[in-house]
Amino acid sequence: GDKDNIGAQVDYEIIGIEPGAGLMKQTKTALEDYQLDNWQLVEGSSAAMVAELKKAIDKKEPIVVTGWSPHWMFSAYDLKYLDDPKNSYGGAENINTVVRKGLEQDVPGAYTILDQFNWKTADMEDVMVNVSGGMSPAEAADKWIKAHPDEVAEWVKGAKAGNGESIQLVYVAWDTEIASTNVIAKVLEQNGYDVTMSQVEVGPMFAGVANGSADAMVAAWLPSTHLEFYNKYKEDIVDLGPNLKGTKTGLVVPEYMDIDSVEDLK
Ligand code: PBE
Repeated sequence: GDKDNIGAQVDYEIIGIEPGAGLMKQTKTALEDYQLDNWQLVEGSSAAMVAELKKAIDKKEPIVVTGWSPHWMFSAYDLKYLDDPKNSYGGAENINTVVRKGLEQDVPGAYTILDQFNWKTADMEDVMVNVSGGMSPAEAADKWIKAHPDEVAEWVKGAKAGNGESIQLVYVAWDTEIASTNVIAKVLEQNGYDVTMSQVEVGPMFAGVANGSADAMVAAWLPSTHLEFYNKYKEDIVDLGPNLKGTKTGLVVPEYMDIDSVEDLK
């Protein structure tokens, strides 16, 4: 059946994303853990991965991609995660907010807002679905903020309003982080801060907050996806804890494929 020749059907290729992503490292671990010796992890980008996925689904062809949640692709297509009995992907985790040392003293109001920022998977997906549908991230963020005044009020509660102080946010161009960074940027702006968003790679994102050239990021996937970066910089950053709980990473296939586990790729 399908299970026996799935590798041959997809040329023993797993469609990956940006080389620096934690998900790529986890997938390399998975290839070893499950002894998928003849398989290759294809480097590319998050956008290219989604394009490949769409192409395969349009033709109802098999495909194996690296995926994560929250992501709009789960509302756009019928997809499933492959079970990961060896736990190469580390299970469910959180996205943490991380700020530079000294931000609390230097810009207490912005610090408070960043500290109080937290939302749910459905919120983030709301923004992501609009962006994937063609809305600009800024517009999608604005729309979500207008529709969720109570949630936003909790984030800004007790925060000293800014007076044009500048705040540098760093992020990677993953759909999740485009959504969260645009939302928190807008909320900070609405409270008197002058926000710049810089798109960087994952290593420089952590390094920037650690060396103080950036003020904050809302994109640390922990405890597993970004553990390597976290450990490298943990002495020089301030971890404000989860802004979203219950993320997931793993190998994702269309529902119509007759496999259920990473083990079925062997
Ligand atoms: N991701 C999305 C990132 C974290 C956010 C899962 C692609 C990563 O793999 O590093």
